Formats: sequence, structure tokens, C-alpha cells
Amino acid sequence: MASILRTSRTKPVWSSLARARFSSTAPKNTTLKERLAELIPLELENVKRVRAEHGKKSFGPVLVDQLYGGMRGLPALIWDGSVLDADEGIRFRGKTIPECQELLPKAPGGAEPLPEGLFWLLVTGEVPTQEQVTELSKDWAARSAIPEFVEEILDRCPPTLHPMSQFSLAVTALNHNSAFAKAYQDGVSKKEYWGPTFEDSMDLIAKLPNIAGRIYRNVYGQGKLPAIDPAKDYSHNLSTLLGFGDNQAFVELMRLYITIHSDHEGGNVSAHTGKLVGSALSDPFLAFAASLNGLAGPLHGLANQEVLVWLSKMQSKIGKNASDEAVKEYVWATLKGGQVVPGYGHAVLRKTDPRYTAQREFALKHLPEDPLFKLVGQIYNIVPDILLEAGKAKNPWPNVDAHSGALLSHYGLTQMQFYTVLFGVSRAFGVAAQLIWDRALGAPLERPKSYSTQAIEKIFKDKA
Ligand code: FAM
Repeated sequence: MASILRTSRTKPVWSSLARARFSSTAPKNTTLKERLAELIPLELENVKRVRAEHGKKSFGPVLVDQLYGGMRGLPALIWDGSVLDADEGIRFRGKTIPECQELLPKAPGGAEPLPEGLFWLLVTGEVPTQEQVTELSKDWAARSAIPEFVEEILDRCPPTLHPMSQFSLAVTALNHNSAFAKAYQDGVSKKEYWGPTFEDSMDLIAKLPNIAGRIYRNVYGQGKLPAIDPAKDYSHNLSTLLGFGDNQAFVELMRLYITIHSDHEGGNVSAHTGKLVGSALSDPFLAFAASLNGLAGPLHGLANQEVLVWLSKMQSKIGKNASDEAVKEYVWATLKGGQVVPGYGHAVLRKTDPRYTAQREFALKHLPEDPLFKLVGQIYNIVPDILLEAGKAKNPWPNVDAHSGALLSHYGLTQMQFYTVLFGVSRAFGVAAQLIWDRALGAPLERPKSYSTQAIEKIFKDKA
């Protein structure tokens, strides 16, 4: 494959010009929306310049194998919030996970970044001040209530309906109050699309804890949902709604969890689906509900549930504290049964996922003796060699989902069917940031070309 299609050696796409336009820290005394209004005309000019300079240049060949192969490596999308390097992993607006942990504002006494700051970074490319992050926490708390009819929809769902299906239903229904859908009906100019998209995106993120909390309490019978506290940050409120707000370590875990799950460039199923559906000018609620339906697949976000299901089955088959030999046999049996080892492999990454590493470091600090954490570590020492020996997977290393369930269950969130909902809450941050920019930059309707196998054969026969 042509080198331009290989992402493994690509350095973060963050040009010196972009750095000059978006300085690394946010100017004080602006709200996120005010700052966006300043940045949008600059970025419009920048995109115009890039297209004038490079618009007619080829960006590498397309191989027929890529049409059949899930478009792996095909350069096809613009996504500004994050870039994924095959070896190094994710960078959010040019910053690695450890850099985000160091630079983004934290809660008083906390060590993990506040996702509010990560959202500001994803949207503007700038690190916000502590005050700007506090204002975002308050703004989201003020927007957090969900309409009564959405509460009723959730309350009427049978507890046997998967939490992700309930999540998607509720987010779809939020479209009832979409500022973008209303503005469009009222004949808003294209130039103004980003304003109501911004409002919807803020509402979407703000309302997710109430939706997630209600699903959790309904499905698992955890009692009445408490109220959001406007003095607390987003992750603290989410933890409270799930019943873990008194546990500071869990709240810290949520801050880290949302940050690392927020965005993973544009080609993954949930991000791309949100962008695709948004390109039809479906509002952010409809677009993100589509993202959730993609995230609910076992090869994508549902893998965090699958990992725990797989580990539980392993323990009931070979017992707890099983020997390496017994674990190896179980892994081989999984592969021989035509199943994947969940939590391992990746479509882009070719090394251990830094999101896995960040969670491992959290575990080493907060729960080093946890038996499930130890099992996750034991699996790490066994699975990659087996996947290499089996010879199919291009990446034998663990991804983000190999670790998250062990952390959640340590604190008592043991209901594995709920895990992907937390991934979904986090993924809204990245999808919403890009939806705002897509409307600000006038991104067009997505409409790639498809071919039949017959047409492909004919093209090459005619050329011969
Ligand atoms: N266990 C067994 N086989 C695997 C494997 C794994 N963990 N990872 C890849 N393979 C197989 C894969 O199924 C394919 O087999 P076939 O040729 O028979 O179709 C072959 O190896 C080549 O696949 P690849 O090119 O290495 O990976 P893909 O880009 O096709 O797929 C994943 C990437 C993530 C879907 C794949 O690695 C997988 O199924 N992993 C387990 C599920 C998982 O953990 N998903 C979560 C991914 C995560 F980061 C996320 O989105 N949240």
C-alpha cells in the first residue's frame, strides 16, 4: 500500500500555522461560544487557503482491496479534534493522554483532567483556564434536565431491553427540542448553522448523565435518581446519579474514563456515523443517536461488556487464580471456536493502546491488589503471543476495552451490560465537537461512490 495511506509513521497533524492560530492556552474571560465565534472566521480562511493550495492534488491511490476491506487506511474524512497514530495512539488536538493529564484543569484535590477542559480543547485546540472549566460545569448542570416524556420513555422500557438501545431511544427523542431543527424550519441561513448546533451539542452532553443514571437505576433497581448538584463537576454528578458520588476514587475514575474515551479520530464507527448522519443536517441528537447504535456493536464499544463476559466465563470454566497454562488453553479455545478475543486488536493501532496504559496506571495507583486487575495483567502477558502465533490479527495488543470493566467492577459497578453506556456518554464529547465544526465550515453531505463487483471487473477489463 502507498506510504501515504500508512498512518503508522504519521506525526500529529498540527501545523505551525494551526498552532499560531490556536494558541495553546485559551484567552481569559471568554466563554466557549464567544471563543468559537472568534475562531470560526480564521478557520474558514485557513480551510479556503489549504483547498486553494492543495485541493487538486492526489492524496494517494485507492486500492480495490480497500473497497472490500472496510476502507482501512483510506484517507476520506476531515476530523479536527484528534488524530490517531498507529504506534503512538491518540492525540487530542496534538496532545497525548499524559499531556492532557498534566495540562488540563483538575477538580480541587483531584489528579485527573476534568472532561469539561477536554471538551474545550477538542473544540478550540486551546487549554482553558480553571474558571472557564468551572463555568462549563455550571452551564452543563443548568442544561441537564431531560423532558418528562423522555423520562417516561425510559421508565416504560422493559429492563430486558439492552441499556444501549434505551440510551439510543432517549437521545433520539431529545430531538423534540432541538434548537438546530427549529432554526432550520424557521429558515436559518447556512452561515448561522453552527450557533444552534453548538446549543444542541451542549444540551446533548449536559443531559447524558440524567439519561445514563435513569437507565442504570431502572434496569438494576437502584432506587430514585438524585438531583444534579450545580456546584459539582460533570463527572461528579454522573457518579452521583449512578450511586457512586461519595466515592472520590470512582469520581476520579470517571474523569479519566470520559477523557480517554471521548474521541479517537474520525474513522471509527461511532465517530464516522455521527458525522455521516450530521452531514444530512440531521440535528446533533439524531446524529449522536446513530453514533450510539454503532458503538453498541461488539467489535466497537460493546467490547468493554464482552471483555467482562469473556473473563467471567473463563473464571467459571477454569476457576479463579487459574494457571497461565489453563488461561492459554482457554484463549486458544476461544480462537478455535471462531470467536475473537475481546479487548485485543485494533483497526488502526499497532501497539498497546495508551488508553489501556492510562487505565493500568490508574489501577496501579488505586487498586493494585484487585484480583480482576491482576487477571487483566495475566491476560496481557498471554494473549499477544497467542494472537501472533495464530497469525491473523494485525495488532495483537490490548485496546481500551481490555481494561475498563475491571476498574468499574472494582468500585461495585458490576453490571457489565451497562458499560458501553459510559463509553457512549464519553464519545458524545468528540462527536459533538466535530459536528459544531462541520456546521461552522459548511461541511457537505457525505456521498462517496460505491461500485458493484461487476463494475470493478469491467473497469479493469476495459483498461487491459
Ligand atoms: N481475536 C481474534 N481474532 C482477531 C482479533 C482478536 N482480538 N483481532 C483481529 N482478529 C482477526 C480478525 O477477526 C480478522 O480475521 P478474518 O481474517 O477471519 O476476518 C483478522 O484477525 C485480521 O483482522 P485485523 O485486520 O487485525 O483487524 P480488523 O481491523 O479487521 O478488526 C477489530 C479490528 C478491533 C474489530 C478486531 O481486532 C477485533 O475484533 N477485536 C476484538 C473486539 C474488540 O476488542 N473491539 C474493540 C476495538 C476498540 F478499540 C473499540 O472500538 N472500542
